[in-house]
Amino acid sequence: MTGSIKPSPTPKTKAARFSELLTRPQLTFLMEAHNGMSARIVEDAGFEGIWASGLSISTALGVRDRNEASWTQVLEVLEFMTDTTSIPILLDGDTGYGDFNNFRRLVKKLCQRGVAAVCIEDKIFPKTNSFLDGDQSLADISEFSGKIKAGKDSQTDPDFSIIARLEALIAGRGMEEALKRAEAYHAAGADGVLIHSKKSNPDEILHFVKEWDNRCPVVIVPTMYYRTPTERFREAGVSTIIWANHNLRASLAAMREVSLKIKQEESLVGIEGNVANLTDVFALTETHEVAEAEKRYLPDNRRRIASVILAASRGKQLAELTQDKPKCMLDVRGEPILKRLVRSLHGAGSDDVTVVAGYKHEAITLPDVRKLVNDQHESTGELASLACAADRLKGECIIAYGDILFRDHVLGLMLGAKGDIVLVADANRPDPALRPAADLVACSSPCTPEHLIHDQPVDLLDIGGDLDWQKAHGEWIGLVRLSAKGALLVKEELAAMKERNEIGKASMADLLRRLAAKGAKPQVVFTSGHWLDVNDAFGLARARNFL
Ligand code: SPV
Ligand code: MG
Repeated sequence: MTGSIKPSPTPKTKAARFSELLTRPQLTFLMEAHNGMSARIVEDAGFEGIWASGLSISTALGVRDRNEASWTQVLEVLEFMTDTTSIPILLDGDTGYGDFNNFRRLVKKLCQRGVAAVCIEDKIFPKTNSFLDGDQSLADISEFSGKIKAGKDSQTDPDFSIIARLEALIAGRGMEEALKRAEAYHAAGADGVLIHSKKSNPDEILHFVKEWDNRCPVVIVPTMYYRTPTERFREAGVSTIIWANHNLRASLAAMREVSLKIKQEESLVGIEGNVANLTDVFALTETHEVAEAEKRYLPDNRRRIASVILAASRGKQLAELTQDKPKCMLDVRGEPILKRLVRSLHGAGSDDVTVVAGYKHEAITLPDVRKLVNDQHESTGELASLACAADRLKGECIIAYGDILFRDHVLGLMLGAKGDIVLVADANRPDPALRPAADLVACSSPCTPEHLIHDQPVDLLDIGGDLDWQKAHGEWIGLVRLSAKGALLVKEELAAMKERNEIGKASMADLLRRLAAKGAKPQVVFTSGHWLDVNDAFGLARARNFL
């Protein structure tokens, strides 16, 4: 025998599946749903089909089962229901929302939206719920038959079903009328008939089923005769049972109970164990799927920048002001310097901020930062602190001194510049007679107005406090940005220095000088002012004026 590949069967439409449920010999159960979530719950419970109840949809919308909701509003609800489910839905289409013409349009829309079937009842628009005492007048037989025919002629899915609901027993018009109408509607093309009763016993239903003798499938709604064992309907040859409104009624009872209890107890403690938990809620709407889809469809454009702030020193020149805290925690206009610095970093997209503390590290109590401590801060320098945070230097990162203040655009300037190692320098070197610069920079070119206007970087040739003031081109402000490659270069240099025991009291300038000497080409972008550092009481006073 030669192997042959069977073509995989085309998946059945919901309409085709409903048609099978309606016509098969076994009994089918349809469970009521009235929105996307209740429909999903019905499917999860194992039902093979859904009854989109007019009473329930109306009530859930807060209106009466009297065509107060427009048919397009019902259609919108149905769209949510078809979206959340894979099983067929039979819509309770009331009287078809108008004449044959309105019904034609409804059928077309239902086919477009994947609703498997519709049931229409032979009453007058606006319909009244069958269990109410209001007007239950019946439609003219031939007019209703024409409506069914119009619907069948308009369905764009050949398997779509139209169920004709007989209200003769509800209207008190008797069995003969019910059977006569069933015959007419069947002849007009109805795929099944729904025989409705408001009696609490099933006698007239069973009588109808017997007389009808399965000329087409029979659907029943045992809301009032619910005590009758299901087996009797199975034996009688009923096709489909609709449990018509019980999810809506269950939810009303549950919501009322929960609301009352919370109102009375002014607490959630009494109900928490009795309501669906949030994990359940999120699972029902498959919320996790969005996160997975994001990975497939969303470009990961977020720039992740880690920051390391060196904040281990006391600031001895500040004397008693730093008796109980490091200088980075000095208050400037109501906030510690460090807090402002962290806020600027966050604002520039660096959420991952590490502070290397030392002197009075316990005084650093900022939220949203990671704190590491350089225990040897009294006998070591800046590089020893940086080495404590070496494993934070991965990907793009910023290293900042903890005692500086700057306008936010200075960070933008640095983050926007190309280069694996980018420093910001102030083109205005301080007058050494007034304030000695901590770190002067010598560059491949002095800062010109062009450099300032176009944020053009220049190469760093040398850096340090010992540079000749005349030959220097600016003062490093204590901010450096590293690309992922720059971070690797810095880590390698730190590791090499550590191995040779050269970290000791070495400074950031020592590191940058080495990197420049090795050809790593650190870049310098210039600012003209817009920053300051706090080294002494004058610095603190300037900081207060700066803000
Ligand atoms: C509905 O569920 O809206 C129905 C069934 O039409 S019944 O309320 O029993 O008439
Ligand atoms: Mg109804």
